[in-house]
Amino acid sequence: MESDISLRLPEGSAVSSRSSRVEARASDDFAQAVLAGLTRRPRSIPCRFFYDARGSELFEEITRLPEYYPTRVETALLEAHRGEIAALVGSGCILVEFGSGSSRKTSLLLSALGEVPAYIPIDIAAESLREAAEWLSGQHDGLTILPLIADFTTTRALPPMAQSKRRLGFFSGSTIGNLSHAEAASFLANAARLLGPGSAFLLGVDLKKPVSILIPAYNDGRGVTASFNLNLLGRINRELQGNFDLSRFAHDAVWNEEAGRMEMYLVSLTDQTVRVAGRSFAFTTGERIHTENSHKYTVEEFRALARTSGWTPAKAWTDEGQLFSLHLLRLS
Ligand code: AVI
Repeated sequence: MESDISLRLPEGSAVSSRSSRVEARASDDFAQAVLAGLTRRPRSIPCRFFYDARGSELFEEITRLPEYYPTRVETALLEAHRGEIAALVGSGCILVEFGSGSSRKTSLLLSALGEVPAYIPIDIAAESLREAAEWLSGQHDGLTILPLIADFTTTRALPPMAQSKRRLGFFSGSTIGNLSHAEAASFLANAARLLGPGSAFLLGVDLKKPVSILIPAYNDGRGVTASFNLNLLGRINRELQGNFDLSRFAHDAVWNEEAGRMEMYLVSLTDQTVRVAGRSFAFTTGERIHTENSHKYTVEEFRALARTSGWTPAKAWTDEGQLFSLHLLRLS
């Protein structure tokens, strides 16, 4: 954890002053992950590196695509059930968000919850944290926001003022699907330690569904998801002195039935050699770089995973089309 930061955000805030140290570490992490990922077979680069400034813009665009149902359906579920969620959670909870997420969803939840002593968003990306916190403080007058620059999968402690209150965790967008089952279980167990006994946890989880819906969601007609995937190579060019020719790679998205997940790849369209950070990497035609897994769960599969991490499933909501689920978990 980078330590807690109290907010009245703008210029020169603790968020921006701390961010350069965090950014330097992040850039080392990116270089190491890319060089290791291009060396191993099969080649892979972790999906957390999608989200530079351009990647975050492209992801925002994805969330507005007709084919990409998760954001739309999750928001509708929150709108439809926020009263019931608030009643089940009770008032006076501190809201802890894992990832700075979509401010619109957070805002919906905050309005429904009523009295929230503090909102604590946790994210490694200082700039996203700052933007989201600024927007939310404009929407929710007087809300105390305590952003935490940290890796939310491993955060060990909350700011002292959060310790005396009950806590509600929020992890939206099915980002949990981007973790392996083992990583998801360990994230949930860590969140249980962080939020503590008596807490609740609200998560958005994408459901298993026909491939005819999943494939277009990850390979849309306008090619926005393709640009999002290819931007990873653009980011390597910009930040790691790479010379990837983006027109010589193609985006691919496939459903892996056995693993229950969508997988994204960048496929080499020719035999080619690419240089990154002074090293050469040879690709044969058709050779792939695995860039993302997006696991899908039935309601029961996710409940079982939550139980193994110490949580008790309280309620789950799904839409009529059975596209997406919201889970409320409790910790006794
Ligand atoms: C952020 N995450 C939950 C998205 C997903 O659906 O796995 C990322 C994404 N990848 C392609 N489209 C969206």
